[in-house]
Amino acid sequence: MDTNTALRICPFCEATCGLSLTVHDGRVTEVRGDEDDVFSQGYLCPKGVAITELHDDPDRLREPQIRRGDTFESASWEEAFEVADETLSRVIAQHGRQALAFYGGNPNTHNISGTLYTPVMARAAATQHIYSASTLDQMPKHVAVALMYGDKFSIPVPDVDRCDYLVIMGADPLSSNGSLWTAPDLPGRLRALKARGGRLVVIDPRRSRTAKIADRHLGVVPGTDQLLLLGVAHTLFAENLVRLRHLEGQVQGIDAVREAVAPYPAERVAARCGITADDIRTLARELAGAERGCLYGRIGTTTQRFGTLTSWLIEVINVLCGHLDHEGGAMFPLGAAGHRNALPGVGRPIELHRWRSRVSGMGEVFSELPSACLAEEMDTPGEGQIRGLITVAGNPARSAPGGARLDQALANLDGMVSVDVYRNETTRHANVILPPPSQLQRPHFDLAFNLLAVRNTARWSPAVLPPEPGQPDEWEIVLRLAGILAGQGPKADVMAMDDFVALNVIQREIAHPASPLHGQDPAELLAALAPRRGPERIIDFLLRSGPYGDAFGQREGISLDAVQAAPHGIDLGALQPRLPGVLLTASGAIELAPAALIADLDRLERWEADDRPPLTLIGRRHLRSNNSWMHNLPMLNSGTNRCTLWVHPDDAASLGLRDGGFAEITASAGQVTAEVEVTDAIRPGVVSLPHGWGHDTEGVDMSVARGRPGVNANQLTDPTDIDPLSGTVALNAIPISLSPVSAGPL
Ligand SMILES: Nc1nc2c(c(=O)[nH]1)N[C@H]1C(S)=C(S)[C@@H](COP(=O)(O)OP(=O)(O)OC[C@H]3O[C@@H](n4cnc5c(=O)[nH]c(N)nc54)[C@H](O)[C@@H]3O)O[C@H]1N2
Ligand SMILES: Nc1nc2c(c(=O)[nH]1)N[C@H]1C(S)=C(S)[C@@H](COP(=O)(O)OP(=O)(O)OC[C@H]3O[C@@H](n4cnc5c(=O)[nH]c(N)nc54)[C@H](O)[C@@H]3O)O[C@H]1N2
Ligand code: SF4
Ligand SMILES: [Mo]
Repeated sequence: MDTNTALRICPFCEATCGLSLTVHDGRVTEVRGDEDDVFSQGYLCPKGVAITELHDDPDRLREPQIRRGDTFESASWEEAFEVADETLSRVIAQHGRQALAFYGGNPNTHNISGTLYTPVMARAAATQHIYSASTLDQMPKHVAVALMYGDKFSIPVPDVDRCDYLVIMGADPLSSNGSLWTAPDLPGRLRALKARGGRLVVIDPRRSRTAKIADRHLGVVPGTDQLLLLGVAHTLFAENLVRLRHLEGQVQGIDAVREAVAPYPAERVAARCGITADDIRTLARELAGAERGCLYGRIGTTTQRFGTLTSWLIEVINVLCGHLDHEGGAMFPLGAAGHRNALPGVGRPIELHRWRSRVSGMGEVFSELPSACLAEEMDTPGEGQIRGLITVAGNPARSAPGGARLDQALANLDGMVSVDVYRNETTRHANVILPPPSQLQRPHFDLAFNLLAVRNTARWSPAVLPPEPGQPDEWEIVLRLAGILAGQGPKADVMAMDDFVALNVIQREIAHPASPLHGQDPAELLAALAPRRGPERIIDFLLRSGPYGDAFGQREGISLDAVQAAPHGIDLGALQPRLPGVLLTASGAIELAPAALIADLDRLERWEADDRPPLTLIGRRHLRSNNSWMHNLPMLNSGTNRCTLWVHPDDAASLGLRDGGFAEITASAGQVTAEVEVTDAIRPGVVSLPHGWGHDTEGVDMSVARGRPGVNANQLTDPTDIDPLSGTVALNAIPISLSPVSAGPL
């Protein structure tokens, strides 16, 4: 019997915990937290443990699947790439490249292929129809920080371990484990904050798990956070609480902000937000008075019709209180690899809406179009109509608004290719599904989340188990697709393309005048990275040229060799102040009052005059769930129904709803019937339904999920209801009506 221990960073959420796996005869038999991990120190949650169930899941695809009519058949990789070539080439030949669309889902950010190679493939498609989960998620944050600090990845994170006054708005890290805020064991870190005398305030229409441990919970009306924050900013000016501290001299636009917030005293916004003027002012005073304070906002503040305004105001308030770039405040991480703001310089001016979507004229954002317009771009005839789609690690049929219309539009496509581990609500429409190896069968490095982490670290996980015979890695699959899209056919030379990708990365680095490698010979650098290939080679280059790197022997520093020699990771220290070097704005200063945001206040004023809907819908997350795709694991999907509609007892009484009964939920976009859970943990006038459910669809090959299907919350979200600046859809604060029904959806 052969038993050993293997280490693997968990890829399922942004917390990036180190797992310690017992491998017995080629099977993982036990999962624990790696106590020696330099970052997570033994923490893990139930999803991490489920990494084995995912690997062993009989429904997880291990071979390519080709659709023949309504059924799928396993196929060889060669055959599968031929079908992919035939499918994509046919769409391009018949309708042109602008008829092809790409959608990239959330797990791309959680693996090195998705971060380094999927974008290469998307570019090879040479279409303007590029979509991703970002416009269902964090795009408002990218837009706000890019306008203010010059780069979309210059996202400050709460320095939670040194903070003594933390305000969490529209996030529930005790359920989600944190987002745009990488910190393993946030529950423990928040409890430690309180134990050292710090205070935690949660602003959420629900008494979330995080709200339960907070010192104060403000149950805001959904979709009104921007007003609440305007009231806070107004108080800061009105009561002379603005104190820039170390930021003095580094901020432009304070007067413009003062003027912009002047019409919003706490009294004006209080009723609409459902928070008293006194509470708003207290919040402002406490934030301003805190030595180490921070305001943080997440999905409840971004997936909103004023998502970018809200994200901007969060940054503004942190600046006005002197909390930005301050120990214990909102600090800029410095990732070990690939952090674009690591080198000083002047970024490109941020241009939004360089082109517009064909049907509704929604604006482009960072080369993407809003996922909200996917359905209409597919089902509206005319020049540029989407006829073919490539999805990588995405389930837009459940994660994007549009519900039944989007499902139908996917069914009507001329051709579709998916890179995915399951045949689910989206990939069931594909002509061919190309499955990557399981998480245990490939190496891992957190390129994206190191840019958002509360401590700078570098950790590498080798593959725990060997791939299936003949199984290409995910980066090889997407490069094969890139070859097809570039017209090289299904047998393009992947290794030559990989050289090309690596050379591109090298060339971008050496072109930067501040790079330690500036002016060096790219071919020599490429040769110096041999014999590594694929993501490993690029990560070695990014580490060595990065802020802690050895610059190929020019200085003391790290390389991938060094990181691999430290199986529990290398700790690169606590966050350090990074201003002014971190700024890539044209002025070299913090741009506190970007014109696009000041202009958006007009839209807010118009909206404020509208009637307030009597009943609105919000989402929520559960610790044992992960968007739409881990519901097939018995370890996570068991016990009571989790896809319930939370209703306040007062609303239940007035609407005739009872706990365990069913309610029909009607919104402008559609209708679903869900089980009612009566609870006083939600504001009256607000109901909550989680997203990512609705697995009882024909053609979905996920037997456990199908048995406990839930309903699709995105039947109710309205694709026309977006934050125009960021193209992000309002997934919260959806006006709805409710009525009791006698039977459930089954
Ligand atoms: N109503 C409502 N809608 C929401 C949200 C909400 O709060 N409310 N949240 C939004 C947010 S924040 C997000 S991020 C999106 C997520 O939107 P998506 O990314 O579109 O959806 P996921 O459910 O994460 O689906 C991930 C897909 O990737 C596949 N997959 C998993 N691992 C891998 C892998 O390693 N490689 C490949 N190739 N495939 C893999 C899974 O099988 C699944 O098909 O949903 C959004 N939708
Ligand atoms: N267990 C688990 N972890 C996850 C995920 C998962 O599905 N399950 N998904 C991952 C992904 S893709 C992401 S993006 C992150 C998200 O991470 P978080 O942002 O922490 O997500 P949630 O737990 O949904 O918390 C959002 C909170 O916003 C509240 N809210 C809704 N509308 C409003 C509003 O208008 N104003 C305010 N102030 N609050 C509002 C909701 O009640 C909810 O408590 O989580 C990640 N981690
Ligand atoms: S908290 Fe996130 S990273 Fe940690 S074990 Fe759970 S899912 Fe994995
Ligand atoms: Mo997300």
